[in-house]
Amino acid sequence: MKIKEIKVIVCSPGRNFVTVKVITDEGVYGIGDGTVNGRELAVVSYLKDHIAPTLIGKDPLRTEDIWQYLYKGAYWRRGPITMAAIAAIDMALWDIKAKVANMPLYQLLGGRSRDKVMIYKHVGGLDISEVTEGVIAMREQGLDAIRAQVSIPGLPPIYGTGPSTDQAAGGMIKPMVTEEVWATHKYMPLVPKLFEKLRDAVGWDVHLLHDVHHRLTPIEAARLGKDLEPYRLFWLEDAVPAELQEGFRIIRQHTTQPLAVGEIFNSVYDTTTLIQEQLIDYIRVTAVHAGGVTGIKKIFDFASIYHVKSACHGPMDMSPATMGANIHVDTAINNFGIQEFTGYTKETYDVFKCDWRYDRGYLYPNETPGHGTDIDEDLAAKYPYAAAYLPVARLEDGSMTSW
Ligand code: CS2
Ligand code: MG
Repeated sequence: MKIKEIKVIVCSPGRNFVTVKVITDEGVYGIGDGTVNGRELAVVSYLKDHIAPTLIGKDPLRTEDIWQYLYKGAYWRRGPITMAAIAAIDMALWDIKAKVANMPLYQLLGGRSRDKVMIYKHVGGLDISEVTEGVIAMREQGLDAIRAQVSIPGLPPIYGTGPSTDQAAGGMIKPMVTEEVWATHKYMPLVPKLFEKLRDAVGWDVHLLHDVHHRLTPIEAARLGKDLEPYRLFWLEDAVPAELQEGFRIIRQHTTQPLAVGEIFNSVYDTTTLIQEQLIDYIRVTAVHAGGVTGIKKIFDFASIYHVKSACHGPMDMSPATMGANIHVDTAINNFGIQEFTGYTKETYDVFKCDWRYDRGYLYPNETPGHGTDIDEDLAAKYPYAAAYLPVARLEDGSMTSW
């Protein structure tokens, strides 16, 4: 079997997606996701202009060798664009391999380790009472894990709060960069009040999560972690930007608050100090950003040695192809933690046919061969790419900070 053609499909059913379709000379094909939110066309060019031509004629079943060929062969290794392009090809090749084996993908990754994949969804609001109502409603929909975020009084909504970040409505991404405002000193006292109220409202047998979105210093994160200990959060996510992995040592010294990080990581080297020193409890790498099925499986297996669990990133800015790949890895590995899942717009579900399914707080892999996601190319063509940007954030004095 040989790779005969590689298509790169860009579409925008509610938001932009980059999809690779690898077609073999025997007619079997696989798809993969290469979406990097706000930088999509960089991946398109990397795929179309640079790596697709080098793969024609290769054996699609040689997933490890092709991954190494693209990783080592880039010379300029790693980075979000390179690793998303490798991820897209890798997901498509694993899709092909599973179809050739006539098995759902999880069977090729060790078989089933669990019957269902626990997910968490987002609740955001402009004030604590609105968030509380949303969490109660989510609980009634059967969710066992819910992420809660609240706006900061006196500041316009910023990531993770209210409609401004509802990607389904296109709220988060805009045709040009928008600027939002952040103030740590207004945020810090608010979050413990939110979770005190939520615990009163929904009790203790539901997992509550919170995403700081890279906005604190280590000592601020240590203070927030301590302040939240009474409310027993499942995790505090992205408390600190993690380029300086050892910064998490400061947080760890001060609090037993479980920590999650890694959605923006793209290789195992972004994680080695964090995992080996057990500075975190959940690693958030996801198929599209960290080198595909091959990439995240390597990272989760490494993490399993150090008591660190998986927690694949999974909002709607990665396509259902990534979600399909994630679900199969989630189903097979032993050290699964949780899967983020916000669902998708109707248009997205129309374009991407998904055999995997969601039901009341849990995802279930397909039993059909492959990772369970396909793309309707004709329908995709009806949703052309439209440039879209994530916001940036500034402090109240105007200086740049993490959005
Ligand atoms: C967020 C993401 O879901 C999360 O944990 O951090 O929604 C993030 O803001 C987006 O993926 C950025 O494109
Ligand atoms: Mg996050």
